[in-house]
Amino acid sequence: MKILIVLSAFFTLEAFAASKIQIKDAHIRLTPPGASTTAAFATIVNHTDKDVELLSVEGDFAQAFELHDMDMSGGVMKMRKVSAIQIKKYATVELKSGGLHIMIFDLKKPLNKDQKYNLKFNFSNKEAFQIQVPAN
Ligand SMILES: [Cu+2]
Repeated sequence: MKILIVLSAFFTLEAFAASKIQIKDAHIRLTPPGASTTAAFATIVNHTDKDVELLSVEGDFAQAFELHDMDMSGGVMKMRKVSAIQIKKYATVELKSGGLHIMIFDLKKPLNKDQKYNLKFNFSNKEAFQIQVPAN
């Protein structure tokens, strides 16, 4: 019994150590009725000693997913598409309203409050995370 407990603790630690990029507090913004475009937000923590890039996000509940940033241009905040979002080594990047975000185009169906949707995050170090993200 003791051996079993030690082994399971060991494997838990291993699993934790293997996942060196962490995605926290992910959520999709609920859309007003009739809207088919929305955004998703999350906090990404890079626990590794190398810079990584979020290259893309995929999902099956909308037609297209893009990485976006906000810029001041002529006194107006404007969104623009970016090819990647960099997370420096040991750094945290927050995707939030008014800043970096995941843009979601052409929802296939209206989102339901608190329902979870699959999003896959693809990183430059070949790690990919499929997570369940609530709409709220
Ligand atoms: Cu956008």
